[in-house]
Amino acid sequence: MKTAVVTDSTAYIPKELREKWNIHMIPLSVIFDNETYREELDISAEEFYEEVKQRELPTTSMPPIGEFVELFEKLAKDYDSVISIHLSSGISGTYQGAVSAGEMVDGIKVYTFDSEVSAMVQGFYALEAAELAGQGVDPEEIMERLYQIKETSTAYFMVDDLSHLQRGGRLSSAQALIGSLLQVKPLLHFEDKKIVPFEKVRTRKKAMNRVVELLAEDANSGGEYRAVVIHANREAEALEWKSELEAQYPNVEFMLSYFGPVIGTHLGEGSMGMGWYKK
Ligand code: MYR
Repeated sequence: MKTAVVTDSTAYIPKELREKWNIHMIPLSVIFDNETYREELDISAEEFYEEVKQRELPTTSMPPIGEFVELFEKLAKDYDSVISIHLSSGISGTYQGAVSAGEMVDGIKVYTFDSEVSAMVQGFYALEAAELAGQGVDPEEIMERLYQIKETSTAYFMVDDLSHLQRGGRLSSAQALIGSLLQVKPLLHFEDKKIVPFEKVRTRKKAMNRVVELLAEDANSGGEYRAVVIHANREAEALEWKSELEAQYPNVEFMLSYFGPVIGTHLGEGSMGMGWYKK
């Protein structure tokens, strides 16, 4: 039983890691002045953060369904099944696109997985699925493991300027609440697949400390964890945070990742996040 693993570009799994684990990637796009750029393929994160300094923030779009169909049909030549893992269906039509494409394609069984999150926290699912697929584990069993990870998986993030999320319509809160949040640095998270404020926090430092408290609650309850610090063009700050945490939590394996063009459009430069799950 050969199983392929697909994820979308918003998992921001570096190309080398995707090649190592044989993970197929389908890109989402950013659109600047009617011109579409597929992230990673046509625009890198570095180019994007340079570009937005000079231009209006772009909009984003999900991959065309035809690209999913094409990829699944290609995979059908070598694989019996595919597990397609995507960013939360509450913030993008990508997952639904994969589901629809799966229904159109013959000769391969398509399993779709809604990560209910995005960025490398979504990437964790793809990496885990790819490792199991490489060992020849049955796709149903891989899906079970993904649902098991979901039980302990969590992510928090903060933005410098909430107006990007508000403008893109990806903040699920009453208008009045958003108004009051614009004055602070709220800590955000996903609830029922959507982005909602987790707590009102006044400063970035306080928000970061609160995330560490939340990590500590889990990490200190025992077991081995895998975590990721994610930044939007703030690599030095993220690396420093990661090193501090590595020294404090030996039972947590930390990775560093970034918010690329599509997620960066909605969060804005300077955003920072952390996610983890119990291994
Ligand atoms: C689309 O156009 O379909 C893509 C929309 C992407 C919305 C992204 C909203 C921010 C997600 C933050 C994820 C943080 C994970 C730690």
